[in-house]
Amino acid sequence: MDQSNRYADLSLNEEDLIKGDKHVLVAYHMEPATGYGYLEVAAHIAAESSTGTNVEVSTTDDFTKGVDALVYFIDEAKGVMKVAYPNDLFDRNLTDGRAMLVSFLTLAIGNNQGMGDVKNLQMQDFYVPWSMLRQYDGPAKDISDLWDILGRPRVNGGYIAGTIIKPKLGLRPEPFAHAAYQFWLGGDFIKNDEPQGNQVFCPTKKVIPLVYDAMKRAMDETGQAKLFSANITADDHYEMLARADYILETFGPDANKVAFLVDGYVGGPGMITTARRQYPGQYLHYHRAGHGAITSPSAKRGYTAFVLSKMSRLQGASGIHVGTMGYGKMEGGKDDRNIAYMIERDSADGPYYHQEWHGMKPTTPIISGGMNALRLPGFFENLGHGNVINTSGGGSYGHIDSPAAGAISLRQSYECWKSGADPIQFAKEHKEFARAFESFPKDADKIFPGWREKLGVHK
Ligand code: CAP
Ligand code: MG
Repeated sequence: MDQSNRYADLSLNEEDLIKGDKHVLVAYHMEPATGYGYLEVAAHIAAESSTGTNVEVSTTDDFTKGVDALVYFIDEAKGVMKVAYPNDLFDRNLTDGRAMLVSFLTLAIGNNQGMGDVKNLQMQDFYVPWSMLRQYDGPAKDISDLWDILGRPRVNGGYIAGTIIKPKLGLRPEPFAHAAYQFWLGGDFIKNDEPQGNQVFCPTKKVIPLVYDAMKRAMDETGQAKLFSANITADDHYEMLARADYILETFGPDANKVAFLVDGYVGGPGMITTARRQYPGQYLHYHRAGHGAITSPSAKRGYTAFVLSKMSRLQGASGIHVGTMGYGKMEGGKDDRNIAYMIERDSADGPYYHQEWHGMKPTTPIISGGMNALRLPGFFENLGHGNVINTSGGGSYGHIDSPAAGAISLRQSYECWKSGADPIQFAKEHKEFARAFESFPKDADKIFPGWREKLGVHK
């Protein structure tokens, strides 16, 4: 049934919709199934994503039609459609009247993902009007709070050298804590790897006290504050609270040095909001493991990594993994820097919409995935700054001298880029950075051809 007479109005003007402050706008890439018209399917998507279904229903009244989602733009040749969703469609909390992200997902990426007349549908961008933006929690803590703890300026406090305890799983409490201690002798920030929690071979109540002890010893020995991002991901809300409460109690006077890690893609908005609202005093670290299922460039459904990151700021993520923009091991490219700009700036352009954040705290770009001291300079040059958290697991624990040397090499890499020095010249005066060349020779050969002769390395 062609519903475009009700669910499409191509005369609507995007600027007017933005000025009106009454609609969330969404841009999709859409391909109709064979035998269906483009506008017909776009209208059906708007219907199923708001007030309709595949047939007219007798219970519809004039008020209902007033909250219809409307297709206001299509470009069939480019496969682009845009929908205006009335703010009033979205569910509000009974407790405080504020917005919830799950409602945006249920409508804008809900049943429209499995309709028989749609071949592909993937959200590329969305615009949030101020009247809705202020209904979302946004971040409680941001990178300036971490710079403060690290004794740096709250503005442009610079690169946070981090790692992930590796191997991903399989360490018992003592070797786990020792791995943390070794990195903290040179680095700032350690995270649990995304699946590390309360495994039977590494119980939380055994490993967390040892990690805190390792942190204290490293802080005593280096005279520097250290940070730990503890995974509190769990199906059950109360299990999350139990983990978080235990960790904060264990870290006691140093609880401010604990961030909470939540696997937000697999866990969903509820888990992120549990952490955001129950522990507003902690930096909320959003790990996106699993997102590739729908954000991979090969995916044609769901939403993009850009959309995931923008949604995370609304939810209150203090930081989210944004990929390595082609410099690491995961999928991505240089233009992914726009993901970082959208979540860290107060005003930024997405692929289809400009967004003003009206002072909502920024979400830190967290850079992880196959990174090491050799890959970082190119990354910083592409992004244009180093105000990020970088977690290099292999890049630290794979350094041939020690995890501490790996950590120091990461920091040296930032100093090298920031100073504009030539990396080979810089390596001649910085041992740990130089030894990163020998630690990751394949990267060295690719990024710095001729490095062996220049650095006098002959094996
Ligand atoms: C990186 C990592 C990260 C992924 C996340 C891993 O380890 O800990 O979880 O890279 O990817 O488990 O692979 P390495 P993203 O530093 O040893 O590669 O940040 O793109 O979500
Ligand atoms: Mg990981």
